[in-house]
Amino acid sequence: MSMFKKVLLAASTSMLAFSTFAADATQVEQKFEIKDGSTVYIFKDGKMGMEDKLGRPASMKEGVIMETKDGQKIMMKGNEVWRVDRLLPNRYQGQ
Ligand SMILES: [Cu+2]
Repeated sequence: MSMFKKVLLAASTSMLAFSTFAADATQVEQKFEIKDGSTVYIFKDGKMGMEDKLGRPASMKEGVIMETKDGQKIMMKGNEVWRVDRLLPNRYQGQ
C-alpha cells in the first residue's frame, strides 16, 4: 500500500471517530447550547468536547469563556469545564 493510501485511510478512520463523537449519548453527562450555535458536551469521564453549529467537532483554546443560550458562562479548561459564574465577580449581573 502506498504511503498516500495509508494517509487517506488514517484520515477516514479519524473522521469516523469524530462522527460518532456526538452520537454517544450514553456517555454525555451534560450538554450546553452555546449562544453562537455550537454545543459543548461534558462526558461522564470528565472530558469535554465541542461541536460547531454545523455539527462538526470543534476545538477551542483553553481559557476561552463561552456563554450558553440561557446565560451561563463556562470556560474551556483542559478536559474539564469550569462554570465560571462562581469564579468571576458579578460584573455581568443587571446587564
Ligand atoms: Cu468551547
